[in-house]
Amino acid sequence: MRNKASYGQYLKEFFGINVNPHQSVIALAGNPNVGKSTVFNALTGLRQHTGNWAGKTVCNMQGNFVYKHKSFLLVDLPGTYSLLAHTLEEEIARDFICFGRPDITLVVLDATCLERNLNLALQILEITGRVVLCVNLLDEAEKKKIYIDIPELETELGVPVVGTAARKGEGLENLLEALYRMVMGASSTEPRQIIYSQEVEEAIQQLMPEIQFLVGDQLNPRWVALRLLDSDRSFIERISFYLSYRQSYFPSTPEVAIW
Ligand SMILES: Nc1nc2c(ncn2[C@@H]2O[C@H](COP(=O)(O)OP(=O)(O)OP(=O)(O)O)[C@@H](O)[C@H]2O)c(=O)[nH]1
Ligand SMILES: [Mg+2]
Repeated sequence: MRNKASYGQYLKEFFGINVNPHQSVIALAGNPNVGKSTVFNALTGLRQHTGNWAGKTVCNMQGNFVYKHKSFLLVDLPGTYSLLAHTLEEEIARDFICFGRPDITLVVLDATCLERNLNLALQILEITGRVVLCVNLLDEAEKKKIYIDIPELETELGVPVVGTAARKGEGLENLLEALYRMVMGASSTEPRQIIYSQEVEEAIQQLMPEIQFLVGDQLNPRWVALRLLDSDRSFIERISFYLSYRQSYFPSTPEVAIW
């Protein structure tokens, strides 16, 4: 297990997030306007505080809740359509999901335009399998005669999927249960991976052993291989930056793989 005290120090210094050693950290991600803050408010009530992302002028919301005697810290990330970091908000969301090592990334999706929302969900599933998907706005979808097959979506994506209408408070109990089961290690996941062209897949296979050697279990090697193939130089530098700092925070602590 990771060293909880060092982890707290790391989150504080690099992200401006205050976590207690006994809390599980949940990153709340999703496209803009899908109901993230509604879910956040419904789960955390008045137990919220605002801060700033470390080194950034962008505000963050952190909130606590307890479910079945387990304490959670929920971090509301800026709404983003992708993690390709074209904007400061995308960079913040991406860095926290990639390097903040949340125990779970809870991705809120808009049931009325699921296809567009799945783009971000699939990008996150390439980084980590510790994901719970919340298909929100089911009441709006119903008005538009859109039916979402939640069990089928769960089978297709390989992670827990919960349907909600957060403004009415519907489905939140199931959501809490899914989060709880995942932190307790009671849910098995097999996150859906995008299969690329043969050329790209061969290049990934060639790079993987070397990357595995370099990053250990700190990052998903397939995902790092894809970033290298993208030649996203600034992001590759960012990966090096976080990995070297994490080394100094967690020198000899065996880490739990996060994908
Ligand atoms: N009908 C309906 N409206 C909802 C639901 N969830 C959220 N809303 C509404 O959708 C709007 C956007 O909700 P927010 O919670 O602010 O969405 P957000 O994802 O935090 O938005 P950004 O932070 O701007 O990205 C608000 O007017 C909510 O009241 C829902 O399940 N059903
Ligand atoms: Mg919001």
